[in-house]
Amino acid sequence: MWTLYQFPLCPFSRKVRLLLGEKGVPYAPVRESPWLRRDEYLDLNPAGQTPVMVDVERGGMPLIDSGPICEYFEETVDKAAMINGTAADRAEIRRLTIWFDTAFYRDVTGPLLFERMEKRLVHRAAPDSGALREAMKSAIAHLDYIDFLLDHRAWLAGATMSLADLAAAAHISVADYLGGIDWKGHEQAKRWYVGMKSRPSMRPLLAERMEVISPPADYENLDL
Ligand SMILES: N[C@@H](CCC(=O)N[C@@H](CS)C(=O)NCC(=O)O)C(=O)O
Repeated sequence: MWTLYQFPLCPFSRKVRLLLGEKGVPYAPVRESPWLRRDEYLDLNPAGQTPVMVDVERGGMPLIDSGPICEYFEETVDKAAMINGTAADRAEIRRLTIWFDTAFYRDVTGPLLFERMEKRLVHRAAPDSGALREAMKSAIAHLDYIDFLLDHRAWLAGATMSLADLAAAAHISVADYLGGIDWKGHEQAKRWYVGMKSRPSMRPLLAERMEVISPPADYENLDL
């Protein structure tokens, strides 16, 4: 059985968990707080980041970084292909997955996690309200882009659900938990997210809580 090193608000671990859920791959989540920089964890992943996956029955060589982890399961589990279609379709899926993991993380999820989680748990400091405002403003621009994509497509990267939808839902769910998402004026994006929220792969993630930090009241609700 696979072990997944992660913490509840890690968007990269959430993307992996959504993929594993869609594909029906069993795994045991193990809590890792990367900010503690544990020696044993650094031995496993020199970058010290989550997620990492290990299966001792398969020799124990760790899978490191959400991108390679998702590619590994996409290549080894046929069920629910998430990087599918023509070469051009697959390029678009990968582009948007990288978009959410880099641009959305840089502008929205990363700053919210730093201000609302890391400052509280690690630095015992108050969040910077200017940085929070900036992250929420960026979230609006990203939701505009999601609306634009959905004007042309059924799912974010094309006609079928893909890894790009899982990456986007992973990041948005973390930003939403941290109070950074305002759906006003984003009907398309909201409808898409409610659809993602109702998937069985998403329900266990939404039920989890991070210590000390509570999500807004409608975080798990299907009618936003
Ligand atoms: N490219 C990596 C990024 C992983 C990442 O940034 N994880 C964060 C937690 S959400 C982390 O471990 N941060 C601690 C650090 O960078 O030292 C991936 O996709 O897995």
